[in-house]
Amino acid sequence: MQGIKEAFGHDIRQDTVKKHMNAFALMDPNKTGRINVKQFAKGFGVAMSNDLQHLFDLLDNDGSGEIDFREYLLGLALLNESKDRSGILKLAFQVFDSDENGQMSINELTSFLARCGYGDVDAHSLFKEATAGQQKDGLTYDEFESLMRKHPEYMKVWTDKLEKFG
Ligand SMILES: [Ca+2]
Ligand SMILES: [Ca+2]
Repeated sequence: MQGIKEAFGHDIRQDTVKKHMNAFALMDPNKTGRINVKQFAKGFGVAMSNDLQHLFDLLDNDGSGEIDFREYLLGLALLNESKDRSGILKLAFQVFDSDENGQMSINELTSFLARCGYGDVDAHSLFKEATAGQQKDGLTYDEFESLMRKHPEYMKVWTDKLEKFG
């Protein structure tokens, strides 16, 4: 718990990130910056299976068929700390804030929901709910967090799948 906070939280420690970058580099011998499902399985020492493919698809945030380092970091946190909801939320926010402006736009919220299996949910009305009707370009982390506390089902799909994965 503390280790993950240090690794992924605000006071991110350089040596821990480096350690993860090295682990990622080992799975990415051709240095493409992305790993495919076979490299992922090999890196974690697990056999290919439907469950593994589902997990991989879940982590493959943009559906590219490969995991980049940001997606990988989120995956690690989910695997290690699937019960640490606020840690997962913080990472989810970072990963889905794809333009890294510290706010989750409606488009980013839409892709977050889609990856959680809620592609049919109206992101606009959720967004309105989170901002209490204010005109805003994006949700802050605090707004995103309280929205997810009101709708825990959106995060549940991640933790449930990961629990099945073991
Ligand atoms: Ca990807
Ligand atoms: Ca953003």
